[in-house]
Amino acid sequence: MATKQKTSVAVPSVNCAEMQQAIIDRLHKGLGTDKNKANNKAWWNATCQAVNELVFEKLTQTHQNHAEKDTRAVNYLSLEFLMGRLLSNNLQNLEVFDVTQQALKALGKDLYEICDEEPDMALGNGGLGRLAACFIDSLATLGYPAIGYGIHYEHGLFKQEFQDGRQIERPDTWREYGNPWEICRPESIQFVPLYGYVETVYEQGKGSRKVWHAGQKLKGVPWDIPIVGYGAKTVNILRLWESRSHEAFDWDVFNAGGYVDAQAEKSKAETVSKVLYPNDSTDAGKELRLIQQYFFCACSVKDILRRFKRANKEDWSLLPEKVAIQLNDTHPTIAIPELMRILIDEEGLEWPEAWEICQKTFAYTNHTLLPEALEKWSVALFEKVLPRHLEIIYEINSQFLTKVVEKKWPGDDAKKSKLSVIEESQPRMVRMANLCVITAYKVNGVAAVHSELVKTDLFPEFHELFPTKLVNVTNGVTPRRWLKACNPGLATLLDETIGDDWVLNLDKLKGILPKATDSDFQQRFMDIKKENKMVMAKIIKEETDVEVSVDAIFDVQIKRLHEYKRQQLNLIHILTLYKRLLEDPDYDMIPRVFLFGAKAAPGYHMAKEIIFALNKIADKVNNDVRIKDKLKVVFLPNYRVSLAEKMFPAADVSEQISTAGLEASGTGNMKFSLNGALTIGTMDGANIEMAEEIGAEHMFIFGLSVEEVKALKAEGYNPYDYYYNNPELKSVLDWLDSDFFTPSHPGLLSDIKRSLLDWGDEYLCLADYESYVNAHQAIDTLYRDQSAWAEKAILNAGAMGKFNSDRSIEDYATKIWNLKKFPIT
Ligand code: 7GP
Repeated sequence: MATKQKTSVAVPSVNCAEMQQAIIDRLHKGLGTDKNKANNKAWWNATCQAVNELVFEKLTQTHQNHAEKDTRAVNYLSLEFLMGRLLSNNLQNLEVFDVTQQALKALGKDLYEICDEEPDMALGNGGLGRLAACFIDSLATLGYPAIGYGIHYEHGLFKQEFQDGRQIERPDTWREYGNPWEICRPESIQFVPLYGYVETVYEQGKGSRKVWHAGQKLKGVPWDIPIVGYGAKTVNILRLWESRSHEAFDWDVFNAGGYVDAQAEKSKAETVSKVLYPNDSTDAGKELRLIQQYFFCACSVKDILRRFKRANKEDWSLLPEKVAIQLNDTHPTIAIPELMRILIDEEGLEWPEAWEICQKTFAYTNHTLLPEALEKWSVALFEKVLPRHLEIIYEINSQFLTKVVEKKWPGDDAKKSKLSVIEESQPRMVRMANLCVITAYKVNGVAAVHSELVKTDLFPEFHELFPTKLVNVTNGVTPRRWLKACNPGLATLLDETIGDDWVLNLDKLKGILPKATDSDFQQRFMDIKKENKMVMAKIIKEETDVEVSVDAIFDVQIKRLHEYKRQQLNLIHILTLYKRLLEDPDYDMIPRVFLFGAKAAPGYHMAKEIIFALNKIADKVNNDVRIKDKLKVVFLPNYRVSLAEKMFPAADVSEQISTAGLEASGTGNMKFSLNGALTIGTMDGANIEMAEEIGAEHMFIFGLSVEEVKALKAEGYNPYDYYYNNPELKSVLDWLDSDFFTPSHPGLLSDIKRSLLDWGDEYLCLADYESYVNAHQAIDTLYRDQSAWAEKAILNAGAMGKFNSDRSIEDYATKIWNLKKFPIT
């Protein structure tokens, strides 16, 4: 396809006729079909291929430039990349969305329908995975040399269905029929050893060296996904590893009739990249999960070193200058002993030199304070799967305890046992977070309050030992996907009001603040919201057959289902309103639609019970004529990025109601505000910084603060105190024991009540209930004054400049990576 330069940015650009021709060509020459026969899937595929013609040129150019100049690059290692769909995003970033829309229109096709054909790349669970996706968008947009490394899962996060209100998990088949975005790179295959034993080989005059005799080998096949920066100057890659058997298919065994045996080795090897782990809180699959982690880290480290060696021969001291490796949570920690192993066992470096290189190369991001999410692997498992790595970990640990801890706290065994990488429990465990903190040159939390808690509560001794190591980088979201692409109405209004460069400089949003009281602007802002709500209402009808009015307040909670995120608090508030309406059919409230989207980890009982309860309550509420449509509850199945893109722009109210101190940051909170929703939230995670930017008076802040939570827990929290002191709360909780929501099956929802009373209400829902109900009352009151509501919504969106992943990446680049931009011209 012909490309021509735009004046402002070096974007490969096409006109409508050229785009039409390219799509038709791809239908004919790429897919062997034509415009009369092609279904929408084929049109989607052909459009993606046409886009690739624009992308690949830039990809090669970026790659050549980085290789020639041997630029320092960041390698972002993450077990999750929750990419969602790429077509509309790539069209936006190439700035050819409108042209493609016209081209398809001329061919009788609707671009939005074509985009809807794309399966989501759901290679992640939630916040951590979506953050990785936003970050690689920003890295490319800002022109930083960067590679994302992850796993090419055959099945991403499960597809969620409901059967009689209960979550059913079905396999996700995102690439069953291929994926036009990915390029297989057989020339960069890597081999990964596993199992076996370690031999100490003595060599005359040289001392001893270790040789790991592996019991099995996997083959890692890389698939590259081009990551197009906005303006398309830089196209980086996301490299995802697929596991295959090292041995070719055993022809002889097959021929001799061993049809199943011949496949066994192959399918065992392929299991490693088969599924994304939606849950690792159970024993089953622990070995597989550890192997997944090692598999992708080993492939990635080898790939990084191959590139380094090509440019720098074997001057290993240069490695930390050329390479930064960011560990996205502890999942890729095994990359640390792997780099040590390669440098020492394969490259012949001495321990001190190798250790210094490692310490200057790795940085680690912590995403959670929840103790159950801090990874530990049993020593026995390590010994079996990665015997050489265990030796290396022991050595790192021993040097740390004797040289660092002993020096600071001589003779203090309690300190040693707390900080040790090895937990002397039954069975003995390897603490991955400790290994990360000991090694990494920087450790960051993801919002100010979280990073403080990392210092004071999670790793206080490490903070004493390494006072400059622990830092903060507040999360952000990419405005390309989470505003420009998902909310074209609002994006256009912004273009007209403040110019179109807000996409690259989100601080420009401030420009709408003076318009917050302008009634014309308010009207346009609210009209756009209404249109987005209409789109959502249609989806709700199609997906759940529930009719909702766009005049109601759309009150939305979308995020993974977890008790600390407190969907159950939202639930008891809904019951409160429902009860009020039943007791007084004229109860004065603005109609409310409560929308939920959430997946529960398959093994997480309470999370699944909460989904079930919400669905049962929804059935009852939505069909109760007595309440005259004042209340609707909708739990949309299969929450995913592409659905989120419809829900954020349609929300009036954003539910960010975690127990203070437990949500590390949140990023959905940012997406809602950016799209003009008002937040009801606790002083937790990034909500706190949002309140600083927006002004807490323009949000609905409620509940206990971090300090108050700590104090209440310290004095001994008793949920019954709240239950007996608040008759409305008591009656709502007692309702859950009846068969009102589950006719002729009383008690089916009782576990929710039990968890909030008998089991101690770990997440303090009852303590925050009253203040939550009052905050909701304030929402109702404000919504009655549409102008006042619009003013606050505009003040919210206008204050979101900080929560932009470009800013987060600039923070990483300066505070952690020491990375320079390398714009491709
Ligand atoms: C999430 C945090 O829960 C969320 O608060 C944060 O915004 C997000 O990471 C990005 O930093 N954590 C995860 O998704 C997760 O899987 C377990 O954490 C390690």
